[in-house]
Amino acid sequence: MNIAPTRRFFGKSKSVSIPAFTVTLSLLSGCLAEPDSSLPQLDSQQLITQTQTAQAHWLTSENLLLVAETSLAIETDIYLATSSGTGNLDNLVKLSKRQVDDDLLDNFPHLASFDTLLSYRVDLTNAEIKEFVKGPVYLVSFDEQQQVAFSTAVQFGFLLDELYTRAVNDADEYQQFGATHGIEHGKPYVQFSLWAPTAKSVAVNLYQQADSSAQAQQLQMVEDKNSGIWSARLPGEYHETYYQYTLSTYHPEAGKIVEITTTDPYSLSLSTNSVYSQIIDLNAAKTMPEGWSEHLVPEVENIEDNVFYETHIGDFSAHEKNLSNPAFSGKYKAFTEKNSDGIRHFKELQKAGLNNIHLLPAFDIGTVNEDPDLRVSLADTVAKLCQLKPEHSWCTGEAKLGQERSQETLLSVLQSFDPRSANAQQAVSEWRDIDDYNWGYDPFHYTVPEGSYATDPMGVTRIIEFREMVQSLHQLGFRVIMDVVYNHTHKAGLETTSVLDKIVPNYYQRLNPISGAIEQSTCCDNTATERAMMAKLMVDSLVVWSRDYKIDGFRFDLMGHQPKDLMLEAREAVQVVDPDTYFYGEGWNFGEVANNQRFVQASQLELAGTEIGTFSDRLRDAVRGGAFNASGDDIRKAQGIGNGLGTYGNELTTDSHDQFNNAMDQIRVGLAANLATFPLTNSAGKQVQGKDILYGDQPTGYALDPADTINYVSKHDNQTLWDNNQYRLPYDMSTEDRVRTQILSLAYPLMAQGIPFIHMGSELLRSKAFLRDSYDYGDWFNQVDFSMQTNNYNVGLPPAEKDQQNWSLIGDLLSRNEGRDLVKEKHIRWSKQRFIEYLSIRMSSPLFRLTNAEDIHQRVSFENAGADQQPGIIAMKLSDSIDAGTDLDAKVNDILVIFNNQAEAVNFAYADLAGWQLHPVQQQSDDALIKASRVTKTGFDIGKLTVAVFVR
Ligand SMILES: [Ca+2]
Ligand SMILES: [Ca+2]
Ligand SMILES: [Ca+2]
Ligand SMILES: [Ca+2]
Repeated sequence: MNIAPTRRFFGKSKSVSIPAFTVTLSLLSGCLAEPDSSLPQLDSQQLITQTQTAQAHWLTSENLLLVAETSLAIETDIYLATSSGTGNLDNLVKLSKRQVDDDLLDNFPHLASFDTLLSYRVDLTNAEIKEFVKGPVYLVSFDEQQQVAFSTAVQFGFLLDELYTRAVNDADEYQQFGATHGIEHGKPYVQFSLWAPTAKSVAVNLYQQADSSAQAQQLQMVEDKNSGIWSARLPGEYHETYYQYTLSTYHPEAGKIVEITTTDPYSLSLSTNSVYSQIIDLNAAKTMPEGWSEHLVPEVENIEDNVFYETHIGDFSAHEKNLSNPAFSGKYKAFTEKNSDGIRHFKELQKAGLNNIHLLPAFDIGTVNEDPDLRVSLADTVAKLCQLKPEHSWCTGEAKLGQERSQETLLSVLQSFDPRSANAQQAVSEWRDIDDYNWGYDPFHYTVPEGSYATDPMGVTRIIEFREMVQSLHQLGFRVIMDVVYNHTHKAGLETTSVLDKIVPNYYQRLNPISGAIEQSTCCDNTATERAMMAKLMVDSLVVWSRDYKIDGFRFDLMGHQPKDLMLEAREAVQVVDPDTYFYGEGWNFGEVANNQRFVQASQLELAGTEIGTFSDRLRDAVRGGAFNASGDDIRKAQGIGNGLGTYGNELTTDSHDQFNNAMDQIRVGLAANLATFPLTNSAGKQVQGKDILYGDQPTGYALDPADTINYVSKHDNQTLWDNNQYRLPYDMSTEDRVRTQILSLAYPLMAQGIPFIHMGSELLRSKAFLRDSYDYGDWFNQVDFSMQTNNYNVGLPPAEKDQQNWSLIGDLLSRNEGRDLVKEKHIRWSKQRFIEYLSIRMSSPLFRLTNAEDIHQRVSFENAGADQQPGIIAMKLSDSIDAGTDLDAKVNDILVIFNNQAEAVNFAYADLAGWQLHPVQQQSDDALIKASRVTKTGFDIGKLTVAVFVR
């Protein structure tokens, strides 16, 4: 989803026309001075449109830094060009050069490494600065002919932090942003508060109906110059009234002062498609389902007892056959069903120990039209598609389909296509911008439930139905986790779904230090969570989800793009509301924040020891085979331990002895919670620690506590585990063995120390027909069938935009596997049963869920490690014997988990054989191979592709 960066500090010529305006400049330096007739005239429009960079950084009231990648010499005087209030550059403030201050650079490390670093002193009062930043701010110098010799726009986001958040009681302490209810002298009122320090005026518009023809009542707001907060008080009772703000503000994308109407970034309720914010009291009874306030929330004793199950709200019920009401399909309401296939599946998993449902984004998103009349679902007809999207290839030109099959549903047409063809992907790709599907990593309003998942997107219904979903999941015995995305916004600038960047332009987004373009390393317009008010927005939003929606934990998208300090502060704030909240997320280290260049990141290595979890790619790649960016044969060559590396090669794989040994060691570290300090004998026979096993040029072990690590082999990103394995397994592998590899791979996170994370449907062999990235490819490719009739494999070639380079490999697989990759209900049931067994085993003993590093050092060890390993066997021992310390599990003294990654039965040679027996759960198994696992005179017999657990 990479998008070319947009330029920021000068007009997009297509949308802006600015009258030429030439002024005589007055010179200011600290105080108003006489206009200096020796200075040139500055043409505002010309300067703004011609300036190509924003490489000046006004960091504190006194300090401005000019940076450049190459040498930049400015010999003449340099001026801040600002506006006296007209929006034109009619003031010049001369700056004086100064020594670069190292302390300042310590606070802004991303600026320290530039080749050119020129430091200037600004001599203005804070009151003057606050006025200046309400207009354009540029840095200019002139040549001898009085022509502009150099100009650059000035970035001043951090300066706003200094001006408005550093006092003990200013903007970042404020607790009443948005529309809040209050009572004064016995009389009710609604207060509106918006932080908009660069705005010249702000008004709130009130509407009785969310309708474009509605007349607005307008209320002017007043700025508190100390905090930059604009507020207005509306006497009387107002509930569910809609509102918007209108700001008059200089917007760099317009290059002039413009009137902007927007929703409230602190919205708690919205109209359909978020056109209007809505006044709401989340404590009012009519926003709550029955029993909401007093319902019980399931608890876990230790963080390490959590098991997460990753669920997309739409995927959960889009294909459900047993809904009490078809209108609940794909909605929050589907989680309140009593007897649907999905709910019965959830109940079975809960009984086995699953305790958390993790929801993909459920806050208001910008990509799905909330008006059902303006979008298509698979249940809609071809006629509706052709009405909404006449240019769709089913509807245009020679296409007869649109006419002949106009009354058929999209689903039935897709089902009629040859699954080896490219027809389905083409149709889905063409309607994806108007369908009812997106993962939702496109935040529009951070603190309101998404409207398209509600049966009515207008106003309060989405709040009630979201709460019903949470309440039902709690009653089923689950905690509820939300996937949150504070690292970027759906859009910025003057786009429809931009909010923050309309209100304080360039403050909430993270800008490139030279070009001033919004950084987009996350996919979209990155936010600057290192700034006080963006950080506050995130913390305030999390508190609402925790307090008012009873959310039990949060998964942070691209958490590494946020400061570690902020994550700790946010967790502290949420734990005041809910002490056992757990935070975890993506701790990847990349982009404009990489290697702590702007702040210490909330990344994998930096979070060690915090008990904020990061997804571990170490165990994942060792099991799956990595190469997630590869295509074609390069995917097939990249086997992992879970699909044949070093044990059963395919026709493309070659000798991989070293890679195999390293992957086996990575898995052992992964099973030991990925601890940096975990002692083990590596496959070269050396005594090392987890951090010494390499993952590329990084340490494998990076955690210091088991709660630092999330273990997984599949999630929404990349191919499903099933598809990943089919890419890599030998053609002649039987269907049964293919199913065994799936469950063997899933057993790794389930048997590991640290916290397991399961992608919904991976226990049901879920396929997306090899689609690498299904974020916007609808219910056709994202189908999960809890009735277990299909795993959604072979439903057509995956979308060309994502996978065309893999089509020929997929064609080869589908031919040469000769149907061995096609599963039936009995295979899906088998897989589900095994999953339930491994999950039950994990939850049967605290030895699988150790809570600290010392216990893991003490109790977890690996047999069959070192230089002379019996091939393909990982044998993990968990000890509860006297020398391990406290007796954690009264039922057992030792547990031995033996993973046989080979496609043949083995006898694992073992000396200390007294007292072992197969785990009681596996003794009850209906799988003959598992039940045949046994202790022999020389060791343990383990069936092919099987994980056997012994206890004594
Ligand atoms: Ca403050
Ligand atoms: Ca929305
Ligand atoms: Ca879509
Ligand atoms: Ca712990």
